[in-house]
Amino acid sequence: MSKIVTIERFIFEHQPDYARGEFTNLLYDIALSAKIISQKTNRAGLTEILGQAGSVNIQGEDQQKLDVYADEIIFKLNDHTGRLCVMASEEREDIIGIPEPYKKGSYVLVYDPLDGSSNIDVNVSIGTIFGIYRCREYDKRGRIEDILQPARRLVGAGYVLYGSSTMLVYTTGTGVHGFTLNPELGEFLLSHENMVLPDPPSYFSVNHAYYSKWEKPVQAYTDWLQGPESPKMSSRYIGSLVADFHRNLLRGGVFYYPGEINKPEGKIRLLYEAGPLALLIDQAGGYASNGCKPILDVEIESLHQRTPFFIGNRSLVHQAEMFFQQYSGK
Ligand code: P6P
Repeated sequence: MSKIVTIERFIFEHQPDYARGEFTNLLYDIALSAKIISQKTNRAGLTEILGQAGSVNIQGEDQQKLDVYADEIIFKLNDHTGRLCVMASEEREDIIGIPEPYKKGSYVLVYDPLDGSSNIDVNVSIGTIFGIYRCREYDKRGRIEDILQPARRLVGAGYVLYGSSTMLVYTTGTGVHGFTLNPELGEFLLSHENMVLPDPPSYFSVNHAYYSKWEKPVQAYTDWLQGPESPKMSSRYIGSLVADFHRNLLRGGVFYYPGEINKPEGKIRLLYEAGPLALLIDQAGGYASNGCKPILDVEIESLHQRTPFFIGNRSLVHQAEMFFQQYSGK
């Protein structure tokens, strides 16, 4: 019988020595949040949790009840543990301080509690994305400066995919590892150790409906992907970032959500979507860019800052950068 490795055992056995305490337990807390959210997500069609919460989030998007629930779960499982100095969520306008009675810790958690939530009501896979930084100044309680750090400073990143099965995929800088939830046991079990981006790639993933709104380099790149000079690939687009990313991580490919002529910043958020995924793909042998520079090095100037986003096999993302260079100044 093959070895059964729970996420708790794997985290403990693979953490650098400095991380035996707070950091290791922080990852446990995230795994617990994922189990609870998964339990609700898998029953969304059966309970009152479906549909909109009647509120609107900072993005001006209708908040789905499950969005709000997932955000609350992650907050409540982390606000009192003494492991964090500050948090930030896609669902909340400002940084989330650690309430006074609780001890502050030395890590920062940024998260998108339920990305792709517009897909909830049509039963399409959705996901949680998270990133972990160290606080910049330990002796000060969490401030915006602790949050606005480039993704290259992340010490951990990952996502949870609530699909046909619930998977948690994370990195702490020593490879990318995937765990599948066994709902009977309530345990995440190691299922994908050391995930490496396959090459040649199988898919390119973009919403073609926006082709006419794209700048010339993006149109040229999209034409190239479908032409004879690029690797032979299929087009797949789920419209749920974590699901599209996960498929490409397993099969190889490129996902991109570019800017538009009238909306050059694009849609994907830098802090809690593009940044953590950029660390993951880097650790899996791929690359993420905004079209001109590595996502890992893009300065984060505001919590909900958006960025054009190209992520996947290094050769495919570099090709996108080459089209931007070719058209620059034209
Ligand atoms: P579009 C979900 O709202 C999301 O932020 C990502 O999960 C997804 O990749 C993207 O938007 C889909 O956007 O404009 O193609 O529907």
